[in-house]
Amino acid sequence: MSRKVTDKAVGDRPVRRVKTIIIGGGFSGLGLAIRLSQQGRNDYLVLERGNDVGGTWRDNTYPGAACDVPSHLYSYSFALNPDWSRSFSRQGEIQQYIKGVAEKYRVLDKHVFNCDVTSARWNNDTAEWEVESSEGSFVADTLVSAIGALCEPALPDIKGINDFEGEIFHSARWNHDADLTGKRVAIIGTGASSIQIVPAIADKVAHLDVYQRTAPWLLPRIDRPYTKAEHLAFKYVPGFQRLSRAAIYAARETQVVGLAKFPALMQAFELIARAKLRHEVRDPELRAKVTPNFRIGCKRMLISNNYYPAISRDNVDVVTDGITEVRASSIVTEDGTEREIDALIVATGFHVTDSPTYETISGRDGRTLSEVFDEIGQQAYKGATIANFPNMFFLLGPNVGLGHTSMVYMIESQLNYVADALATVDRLGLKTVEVRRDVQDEYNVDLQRKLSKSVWINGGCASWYLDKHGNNTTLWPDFTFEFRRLTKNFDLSAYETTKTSRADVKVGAHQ
Ligand code: N01
Repeated sequence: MSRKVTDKAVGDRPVRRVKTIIIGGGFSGLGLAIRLSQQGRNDYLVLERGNDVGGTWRDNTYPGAACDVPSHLYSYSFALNPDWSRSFSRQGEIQQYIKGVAEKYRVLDKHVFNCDVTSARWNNDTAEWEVESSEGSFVADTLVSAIGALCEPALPDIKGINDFEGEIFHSARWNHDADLTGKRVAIIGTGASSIQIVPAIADKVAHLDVYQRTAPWLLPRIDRPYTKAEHLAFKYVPGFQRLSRAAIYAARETQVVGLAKFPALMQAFELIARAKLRHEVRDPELRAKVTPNFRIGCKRMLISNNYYPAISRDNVDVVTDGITEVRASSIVTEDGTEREIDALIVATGFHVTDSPTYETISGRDGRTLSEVFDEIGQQAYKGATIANFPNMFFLLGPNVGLGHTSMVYMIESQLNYVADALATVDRLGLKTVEVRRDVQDEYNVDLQRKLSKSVWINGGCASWYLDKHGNNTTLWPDFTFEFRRLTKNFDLSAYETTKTSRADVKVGAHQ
């Protein structure tokens, strides 16, 4: 549903004018919409390219899709759900939860759905963001990118893949019309998505080839349905659900010590993972193939109880020879073997550090985000602001990602920061705020110094956490409560500002 705000003319074109535009209606964009509504800042719109809220949870409908963070933690702190059916919820239940929250907080009519943003350009003269989209033009004082890191599927650049004649689709764009029953299927990739898909389809297909480039580490998935007594307790015993949430949070946060500070400690997890591998993969040849060759945690640690049993089935093969070519109905590997298939699932992840959306946003000097990142790497200040992009905020921007706990916790930290920033701008009558480049640089030097000790840098793997400069520009390198502390209030002294006044006086950095 779209909502028309004030019409205004830029050139001959009618545009919708609004104070704040949020791009993306996933967990983060929806969270900000709710926060702004609660603050009475109702002059905003969420531009969402899909037909519903939910973002990655709306898009990833592949068989077996489920969260690997317990739901009592992987939910908004202001909208706890006592009815989660099990410890690790499945995609459908999470999507229902997100929709339910959007309805409860009455923000759906602030969303413009099926609205694909094609460009966002800062206009220095008017000090406004000019946004073009499939649903028309918009102008706003403030732009918030809530696009998220896992939204643009990355397709592998393999010779002949575009000429494949059978069913072919990415894990995040699952084709539910394609019936895989009794078919010869191949899946490329063995990341978090693939290890959920493989067990979900292995017993339906005639044959499944799993193309593995790097063997992942797997830990047990301690998942079970909640009992009736637990549901009653979550609902009626004061504090019980908050306590469970706090216990999950604390347990997960201990992993930071090994992941970010003392990677040698991760060997304890490796012992568990190796024991699991020995127990669940009885065939020594297969076990050798799927034994990882890097320190656990360097790539996201995966949890599954049914992946190893699935790849041990007679109708499943793990192929470790590199793919040289995809033909009309087959895949050819480096050793010259050609394997016939009817369908190909591409579970090769997302454009994270090189998102195509970066090409559509241009800042004060006209350069796009991708041009700026090309030069300095994907970096921001507190994951929220970037020099050269005035009045623009990011949710889930650079270096706020996590592998060990709930992203919703990080999102809510960012909501505190951005909401306080917008309130500060209004209170002081500021026309523009732009993070100081020296502050941003210093922040990133400190981040990279911390990250240099982490398993993500020292664990001996290549991962999507690293950008093309070899820097980890995706993960937060400390306890998440440290990030919460850092983002509690908007720190105006880190910003260049101009004031709204007839003279438009530049007031410079506030101390
Ligand atoms: O993607 P990935 P994903 N030829 O990038 C391989 C989140 N998530 O969609 O390891 C051959 O992890 C690649 O190989 P390698 C979570 O944050 C969360 O699985 O690069 N192979 C890898 O095996 C996760 O981290 C949940 O050598 C190629 C795979 O494809 C993120 O989403 C569930 C290749 C890609 O793995 C992404 O997960 C699912 C090529 N050209 C996902 N290119 C939760 O439960 C790539 N690969 C919350």
